[in-house]
Amino acid sequence: MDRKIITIERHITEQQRKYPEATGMFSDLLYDIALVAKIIARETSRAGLVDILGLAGKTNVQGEQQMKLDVFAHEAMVRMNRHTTRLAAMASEEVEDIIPVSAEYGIGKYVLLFDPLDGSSNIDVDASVGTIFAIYRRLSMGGAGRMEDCLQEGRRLVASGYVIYGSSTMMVYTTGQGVHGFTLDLTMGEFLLSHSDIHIPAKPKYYSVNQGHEQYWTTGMKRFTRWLQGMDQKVPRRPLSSRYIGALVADFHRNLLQGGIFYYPADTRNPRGKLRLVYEAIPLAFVAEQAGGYASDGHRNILDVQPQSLHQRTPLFIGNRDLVEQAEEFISRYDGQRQVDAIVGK
Ligand code: FBP
Repeated sequence: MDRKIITIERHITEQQRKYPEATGMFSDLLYDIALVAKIIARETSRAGLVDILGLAGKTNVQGEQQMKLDVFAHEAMVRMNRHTTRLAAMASEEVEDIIPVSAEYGIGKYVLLFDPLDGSSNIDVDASVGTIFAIYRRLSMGGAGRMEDCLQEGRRLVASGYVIYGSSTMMVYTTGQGVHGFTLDLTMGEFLLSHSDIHIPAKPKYYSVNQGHEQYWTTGMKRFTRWLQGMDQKVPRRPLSSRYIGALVADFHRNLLQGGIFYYPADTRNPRGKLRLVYEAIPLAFVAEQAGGYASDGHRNILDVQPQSLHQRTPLFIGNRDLVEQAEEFISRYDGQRQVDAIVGK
């Protein structure tokens, strides 16, 4: 009974108090994202009822068929944030170029990068999907934001997080002051603090990978997976259980709360991996690191990678630090410099 009821708005305001120089602009931006999450949650929860399922009949910058809910989520994020005077620019998985904020709306000092609906292939089968976001301070001086503002190393993040639309809707974020989770109370329409100061459990339970792609994997990846399964004679370990939902946010969220590793390695079909660096890997890497975990591209910390382009792909290993470091170890031991060069794009 003595558990405090803390809304996300109050939590954001309390965090802001730690920065006497804060203007409130950043707090308001975080709160805007929580509002968009509620709007998207309403649509995902009734996706099977209204004509929001299925294809939108358009393709996005990745050449992928867009789902109606992708478009809805993207537009909700843009329409909510375009006119608030907090942003200089936005970038989305669904659009080729950056989305500049024009002067008529008033230009702010932050940039917002997002994957509006991660795991969209899960929509039609009512499995979990998510939204991923990253916030930086702009680098360019004045006027509408520019590409350079959106291509910053993860080390420069001001905040990042995600929303998972599953059995319940949860928003998880960090501003570098720990990782906090808020569950949406549909009766009140409020995100309430349900998971304060999340830390990834030291004893991992799960490994999450699409093992259907094994034939395209390097030797290092095949041996690393055997090791996770406790089948490596040379380096025995307790086998982990396999879980794969096929939505990065959902697989990451489970492993964040229960311990484990998610990985989408580079392979002979995708030598640079499948997932996107700027609005998928980097935002989750910041959350993982703040929760005591680690994220790597198989060779280096994802937060130290300088993005070269908005929709750049990267291999991703994320979760318990010791497991991710083992993946780096297997890649350097079995795949050698050629694979490392492939990862770093040499
Ligand atoms: P988008 O749905 O945002 O394009 O994300 C890509 C994604 O769906 C991830 O969420 C997921 O981890 C991965 O692709 C699944 O890929 P695959 O179907 O090859 O296992």
